[in-house]
Amino acid sequence: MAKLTILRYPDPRLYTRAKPVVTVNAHIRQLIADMAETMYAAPGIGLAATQVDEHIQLLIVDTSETQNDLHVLINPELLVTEGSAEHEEGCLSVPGIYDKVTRAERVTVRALDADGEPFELVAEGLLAVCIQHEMDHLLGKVFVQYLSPLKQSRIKNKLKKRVQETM
Ligand code: K2U
Ligand code: ZN
Repeated sequence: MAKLTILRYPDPRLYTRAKPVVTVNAHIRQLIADMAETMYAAPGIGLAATQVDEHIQLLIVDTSETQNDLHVLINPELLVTEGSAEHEEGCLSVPGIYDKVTRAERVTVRALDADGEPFELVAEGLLAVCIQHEMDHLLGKVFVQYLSPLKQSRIKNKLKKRVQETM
């Protein structure tokens, strides 16, 4: 297993649209294991392959308290979205920034699991938020893009200043 480097906003690679996974093989399963190690160590409750510079349609989420309920979604499709709810979001690619985003309250998602088998999942609450957040990553979208242009500009400047301070 290996901890992977997480791309930091506004890295342009975060805006890449992920391609479908054609074959769920040992290489994909190794990437899933490395992503899980990276996510749990961050710590985070979700991670998209885009964030580790792998531009394929793969995301993982685990919203359990005990970090032992990993969901792997390959080539995820939103089948049903219901309701609307606002939630405070963060992102491992935008460290230290949290803000409210409105998303569907409940989603039904179809995807392939780590064995390449299709399944459907009905999610609500934090799991629904996280799945939608990660699916945005696969579309090349970061949650700060839902915020006002002024907020986005301030976040970019804050993060650029933080990088300069570490040099
Ligand atoms: O995409 C990521 O970087 C994973 C996010 C998942 C997340 C998105 C939206 C709302 C909650 C979680 C990271 O886990 S951010 C860290 C975090 C963890 C729990 C709650 C809020 C933020
Ligand atoms: Zn994120």
